[in-house]
Amino acid sequence: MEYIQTVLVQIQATMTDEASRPQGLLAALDEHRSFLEQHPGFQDMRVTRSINAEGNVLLVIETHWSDDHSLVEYETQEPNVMSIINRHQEIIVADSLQVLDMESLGAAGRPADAAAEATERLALPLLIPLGIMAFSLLVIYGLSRIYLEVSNEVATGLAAGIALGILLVAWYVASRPSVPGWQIASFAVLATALLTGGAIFAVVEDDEGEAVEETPAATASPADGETPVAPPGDNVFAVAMIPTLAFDTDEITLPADTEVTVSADNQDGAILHNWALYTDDTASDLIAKTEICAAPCIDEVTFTPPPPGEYFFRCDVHPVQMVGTAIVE
Ligand SMILES: [Cu+2]
Repeated sequence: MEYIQTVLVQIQATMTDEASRPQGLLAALDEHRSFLEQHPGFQDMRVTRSINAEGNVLLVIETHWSDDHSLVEYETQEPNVMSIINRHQEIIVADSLQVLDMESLGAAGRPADAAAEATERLALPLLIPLGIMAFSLLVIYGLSRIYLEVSNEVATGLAAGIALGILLVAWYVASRPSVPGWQIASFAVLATALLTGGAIFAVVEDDEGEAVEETPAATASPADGETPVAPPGDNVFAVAMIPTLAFDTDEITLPADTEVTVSADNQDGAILHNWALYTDDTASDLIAKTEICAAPCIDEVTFTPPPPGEYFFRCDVHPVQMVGTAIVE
């Protein structure tokens, strides 16, 4: 059970500045708080004032006590809130002082408080970082799926648009002293919806794309932007590794005496492959090879083919299943 002394008093409209000055009533009350902290049974002190711009100001001073005995003892000894107010009589509205001794409604008020406090102390510190993490993952996954699905030009435009959007929202939020919660929530919901929708669309598109691309042409599929891929030209030759454990062609023709680039596009699930050119099928003399990497990945190798003739290529990881002939002419 908690006992509360509630003191209500009015300060004259013309005296509010006087109350706030360094030696004034409010400063005295503030000082009184540190005195009370030494007092047995004392729990808390709250000073509130009415927010009217004009007229007398109502001041409410609450002191909270753990038992009625402490409260009574406090009221009968000086200094206490009443004695402090009496010392500042000149700024008080005559007969405005009221003192109420009250007790809190323990059973009715407490449990709800305790539950709310538990939410605030336990749930929020967990939920906020988890929420931020989930949102970050959604941003990373959603955006990467979307960027991979659209063409390079569209991806650039989209990225610029998103960056501009983030700037605009940040500018909007920063330029206002306070932004209502529902507006922030709307931004978050909108961003989440767009990202989720975009990612689902990209995944669905991608699956359809893969289903159609049973016999992929020499076009490089949009994979990791990390590997620099040579622009298609006269001296760039493409091979692809396709499901399952196969090259898309068993023959490749290269020009002699000209530097060429062979771009190996691994589209075979998540399987490791490379493209390696040897003088013959004993694979003892290597001419050129791409790095082994797990699909989806593209790696390329630039070299000058040997003199005209028939040579042997294979995947070094699957030298039995994945072989072919390179014709240099
Ligand atoms: Cu292989």
